[in-house]
Amino acid sequence: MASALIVIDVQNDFCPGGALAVPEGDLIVPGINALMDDFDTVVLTQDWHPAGHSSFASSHAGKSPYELAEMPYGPQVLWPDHCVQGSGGADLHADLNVTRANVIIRKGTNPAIDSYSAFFENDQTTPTGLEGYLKSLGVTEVTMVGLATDFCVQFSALDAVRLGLEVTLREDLCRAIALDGSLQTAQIAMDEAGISRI
Ligand code: VGL
Ligand code: ZN
Repeated sequence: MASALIVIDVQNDFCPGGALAVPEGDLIVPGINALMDDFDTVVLTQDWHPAGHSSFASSHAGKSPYELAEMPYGPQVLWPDHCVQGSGGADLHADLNVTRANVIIRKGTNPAIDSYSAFFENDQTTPTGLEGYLKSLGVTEVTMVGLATDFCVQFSALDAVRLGLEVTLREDLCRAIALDGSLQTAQIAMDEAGISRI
């Protein structure tokens, strides 16, 4: 039974000083690097938006960051411009051990659809290819870490369960954005889905 470590969006823009900074986002890096030694397969994800992406508040006249917008696929939180393809903010944290990565999945590249999950875009149907990658390796168990607990980590974990994977969340190696109780809501949803939070 093969297992994989999935490291979500440990990028400069999600760390202190970044455009969408997650408090203490940088503090999880040494622990993630150490945990890589326990896995044969390490997957990194990278939020990777084109300039002018539809998840940016700046793309919606009269809207401010953290307001909601109605998208064809449902309500979407609008964010400050972040993780623009090729920018320093989109780079993985300089201390993250990228040499141990078997694959780096980039997501959020479609200008019209955001992608929190490492598996599917926010329309919940367009795949990133990660499911096929893991299944072709016989992976049945995944451990998730990274940023942010209440957005990309949560959506990735819930999709992984839906795809039949056994999911463990290392909460000590995650940090949250925490908008209006979003972390508590995420924890409840993950508990109900059968995700082990440790
Ligand atoms: C994320 C908001 C927007 C995340 C990505 O990585 O959790 N959050 N884009
Ligand atoms: Zn994003």
